Amino acid sequence: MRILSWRLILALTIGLSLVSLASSWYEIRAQRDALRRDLDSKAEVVGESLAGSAQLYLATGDRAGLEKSVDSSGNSEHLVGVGIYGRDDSALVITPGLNASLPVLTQLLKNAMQDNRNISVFTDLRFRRVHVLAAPLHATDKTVIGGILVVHDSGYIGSEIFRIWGRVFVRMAIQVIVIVGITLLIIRWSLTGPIARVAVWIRALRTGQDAVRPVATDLDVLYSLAGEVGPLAESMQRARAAAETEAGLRNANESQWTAERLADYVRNRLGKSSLFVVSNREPYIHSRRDNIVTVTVPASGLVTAIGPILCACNGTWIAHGSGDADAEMVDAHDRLKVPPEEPRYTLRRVWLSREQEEGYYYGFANEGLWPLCHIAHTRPIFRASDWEHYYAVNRKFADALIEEIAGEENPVVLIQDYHFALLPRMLKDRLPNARVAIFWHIPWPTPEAFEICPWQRELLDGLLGADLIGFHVRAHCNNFLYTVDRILESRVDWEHFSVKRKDHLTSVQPFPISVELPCDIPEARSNLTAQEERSALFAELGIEATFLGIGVDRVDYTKGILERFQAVECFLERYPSYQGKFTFIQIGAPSRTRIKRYADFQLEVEAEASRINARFKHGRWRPIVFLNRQHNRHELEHYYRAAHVCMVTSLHDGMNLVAKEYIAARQDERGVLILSRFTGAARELHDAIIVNPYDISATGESIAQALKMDSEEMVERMRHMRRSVKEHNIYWWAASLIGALCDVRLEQKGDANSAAPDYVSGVR
Ligand code: ADQ
Repeated sequence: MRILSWRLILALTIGLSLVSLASSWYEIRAQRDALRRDLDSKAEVVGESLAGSAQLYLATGDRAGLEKSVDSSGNSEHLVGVGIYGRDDSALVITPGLNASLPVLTQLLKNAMQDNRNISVFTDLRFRRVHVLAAPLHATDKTVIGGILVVHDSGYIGSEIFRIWGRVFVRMAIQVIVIVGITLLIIRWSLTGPIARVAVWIRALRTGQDAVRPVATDLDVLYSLAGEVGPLAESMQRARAAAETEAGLRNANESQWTAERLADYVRNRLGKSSLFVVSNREPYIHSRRDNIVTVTVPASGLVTAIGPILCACNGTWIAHGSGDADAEMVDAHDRLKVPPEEPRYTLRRVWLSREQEEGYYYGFANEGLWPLCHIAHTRPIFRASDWEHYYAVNRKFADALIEEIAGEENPVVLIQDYHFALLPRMLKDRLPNARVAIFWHIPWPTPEAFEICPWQRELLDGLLGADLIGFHVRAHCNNFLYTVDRILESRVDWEHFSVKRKDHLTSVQPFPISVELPCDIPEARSNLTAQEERSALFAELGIEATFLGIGVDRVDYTKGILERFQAVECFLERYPSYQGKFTFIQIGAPSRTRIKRYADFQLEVEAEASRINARFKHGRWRPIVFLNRQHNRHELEHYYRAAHVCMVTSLHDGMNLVAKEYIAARQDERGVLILSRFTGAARELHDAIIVNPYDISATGESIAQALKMDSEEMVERMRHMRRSVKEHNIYWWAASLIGALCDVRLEQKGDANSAAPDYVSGVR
């Protein structure tokens, strides 16, 4: 950097000096010419004023008058002398300062008289710079009768020019110093400073220390470079962590699923087939804020699990383009390559109108199917117009899929969730060679409950177009098979868990979804103890407490948030010694608030928290803190690590990932999970305290049990649960699902190309 600074100083000094000298040179030359012209005209004036009396003298011989005029001209500034000469060059009157016999002067005078014109020159006269004006004198008939010499000292012009140059050099020096100084400061602020900060950051990343990325203002011009370094360092860290995990697993003789192992497995299983994933929610959302397009990754286990698979096999993910800047980022075919920092697979966006989104997503899927499948005592709403939108959107996604799949011989298609119940049939009818699976992320109700849906047959028939249907737990598979058995004409095989309908076989299997265990990476370990994390959180929220309970949910009526608050109230009532000590923090992301039931529920949750707080709060202690916003993963982990107890009290839940995220975050093997028996997770996590969330008093009692649990028991329970989540993590889930789909044997169907049933015309 020093060499750069010196080079810069030298280049700036030379450059600025040359520019300054060139412009000053022109300026000064103009000034010198002006001074010379000035002197020239001054000499002309003196010459002309003397010429009259000299001509008179030559005509009349009035010498006294001539001498007087010559004497009076001697007052002129810088005048060296004046001489009046006869026709024969003889000096008639000469002022004392002028040596009349100087050859230069006599020659000039001769030339002037001979040529009958004024001659004006600057010359050296005895080491003195002078200006000489030689002019002829005329008789009345215009004949030349003599001459006149006017000599001025022009040395002052040189001195003036010298003074001006002096000022120019001083100005130039100041300019160079100021500009070089400012440039060096800018370099320091915008280049050397940021480079030093980036170097410290990169070194910390490289050596695996706690590295905080410098803020944008600290990085200045290097900001965009840092944007590239971040992902590079992250992928380096991931590769290192994966290698360490692999080595650790080899040493421990364990076979844990990792992103790398999953990618490799799926590549082998798929062979030449391409993978297509369909979901309502897209993995990358582009939004415009303050005229800048930003990309966000929605917090979802799906992106964590499916992302690496698609990266590994260069697949395609088809999803609803919901971001307000999404359309700006796609090509002419509505495609873009993602992940943005290292594009590896294609995201195909499907556009929905406002009405379609209202009808298909908010209406049929979330006001109809969601409450239909969850036993939470909210009545499903089925509108014929919503069904039409649901059908049309499924058709739209089918068209997009067919477009993407064009030319593929044996595509593999993985459809996500209850938004696309009709899609498997629509697809399979047009592409019998495709292997199609749909994973249903929410529970499947009993046949009696499902039967209230006016389009029950169409939904079942749509789903049975798939080769494989996945649920979280066996009980949901059973409910589905009972429902099919009761409603549709088909053959259910209870031994192999499959359904045969119209010569098409659909396998129905459980695949319990899970989470990553990111905290297994040594770099991801927190330096703080749970106690320190808690103190930091309480301080941040401005409350005083000792014990911490947490809940993390979308604010949804199926999650049992009200019952949870009431259990906290019941616990504080029964164990007053915990008043002032136990605080329950509910992190609740607003969800589907365009639906009235959700907007109302949001208000109910706020009111219930306020009611309980008003009853117990004192000083800086609160029994319940309701943080009603989306938190990022890092923030959530902070809460997970700090909490004595995590409460998952869903009234009904397909799986519930929060329960598993809490376990994944507890590397210290501490903390207690209170888990509703109505979650899919309760079927795996037997070491949680299992509760019936409708039993408020028993759930309140479970908080006391959790807080009083002895350390040994707590560690043992957590250790068991961590082992289970580690073994059956999100990568295991994805591998099982794709493995099962690749195992599907495609039958040769006689009637495979029969037309799709027209559900819309069958609206009831
Ligand atoms: P959800 O009903 O959304 O999922 P859940 O499984 O608990 O329920 O997943 C919620 C996710 O959102 C978790 O990853 C959680 O961390 C995150 N989250 C919740 N509140 C948040 C907040 N305030 N800020 C940030 N993140 C928040 C559906 C089914 C579930 C099933 C999943 C996956 O209803 O039963 O487990 O799909 O299949």
